[in-house]
Amino acid sequence: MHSFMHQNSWRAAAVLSAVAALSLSALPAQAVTSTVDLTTLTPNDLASTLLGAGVTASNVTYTGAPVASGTFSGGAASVGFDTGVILTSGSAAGAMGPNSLPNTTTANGLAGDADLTALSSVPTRDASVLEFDFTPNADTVYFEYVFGSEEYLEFVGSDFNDSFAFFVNGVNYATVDNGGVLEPITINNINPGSNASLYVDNPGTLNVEYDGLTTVLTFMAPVNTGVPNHIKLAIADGSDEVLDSGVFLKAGSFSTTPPAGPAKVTGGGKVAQSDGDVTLGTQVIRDEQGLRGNLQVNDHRNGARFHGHSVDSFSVTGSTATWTGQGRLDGADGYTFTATVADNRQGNSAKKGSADTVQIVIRDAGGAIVWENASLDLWGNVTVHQE
Ligand SMILES: [Ca+2]
Ligand SMILES: [Ca+2]
Ligand SMILES: [Ca+2]
Ligand SMILES: [Ca+2]
Repeated sequence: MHSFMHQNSWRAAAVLSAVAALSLSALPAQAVTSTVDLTTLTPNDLASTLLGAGVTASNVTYTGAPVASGTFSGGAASVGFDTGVILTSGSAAGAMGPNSLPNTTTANGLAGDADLTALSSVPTRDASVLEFDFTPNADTVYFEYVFGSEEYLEFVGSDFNDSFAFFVNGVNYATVDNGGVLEPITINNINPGSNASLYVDNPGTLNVEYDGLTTVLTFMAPVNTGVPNHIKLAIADGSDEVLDSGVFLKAGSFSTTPPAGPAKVTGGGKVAQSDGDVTLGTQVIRDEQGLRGNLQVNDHRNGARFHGHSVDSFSVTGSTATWTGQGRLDGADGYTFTATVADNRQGNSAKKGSADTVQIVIRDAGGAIVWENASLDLWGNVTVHQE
């Protein structure tokens, strides 16, 4: 009882300080996560953002506050994918980074959701619910998502157990394996003490407001091929209506095609140009923690140096990989790059076959090409690996 009272007084103070901070919210637009909510968009816009190959949708409805849900962009380095749909128990805009408060709150004064109340075992408030019918061309659907919350870490293990669920034909398939039992994904089921490998803490390191997030999770559900099925995507606050939670759904990922598995590119060497050498090295990784990597290019003809420090997209087809990202040219920010490598030799020791090739194109903020290599053959080795 003592601890419950303590938490309630803490939460009351939290809400007051959150309101006070909102009046100071004329911060520069430095967040990488921008949002457009349902005061501008329609529920159909959200469904069409989510849809990928093999699925069509109809009868789209939304129940909840228009400010609570919408689309987002710029999430690659924080959420783990760049664009998609966001549903929250507060406001979509409140998810934008940086992480400036421990307790960002939008109290919408709305009801909860009976299905979420049943799953989370606490009363729910401020529910946001997107529902639609969809017709798949195969018997399984997938999408990728990330859950984040301001309830982290202060209210892990409490009744303020914000929750979400994705019901397909009435069954929630957004679950986590807790000792052989499938349970809904909540604050209390994914945190540093429970399914810790799926939890990412945000002590200000990620450019998103939520204090903690899950890794990129894959949703998978059995469906009836070729006929309408129903999906209900729902999120709500637990017990009271403060401290926002949100769920990010990757654009185009609602599909009958499973998401790409782990992949990696490593290696480097020398690319001889007609008038001098370029050396380069790279590592690109896609795994359960998302996309990351780096790219170093040294142009020995003129001393130019490029450091690619982020990975925004990455695709692998056979032994060829292409990725894009952002970086610094001679120490100056604001550049993007596209890199394509072909891993023609299987390992450094195999001298037969054609050389590996590397093509790197660097663009300035206006999109103009400022650097690219003309000769592609690599004196060295790159390895492209996909599971
Ligand atoms: Ca709320
Ligand atoms: Ca926060
Ligand atoms: Ca917090
Ligand atoms: Ca909450």
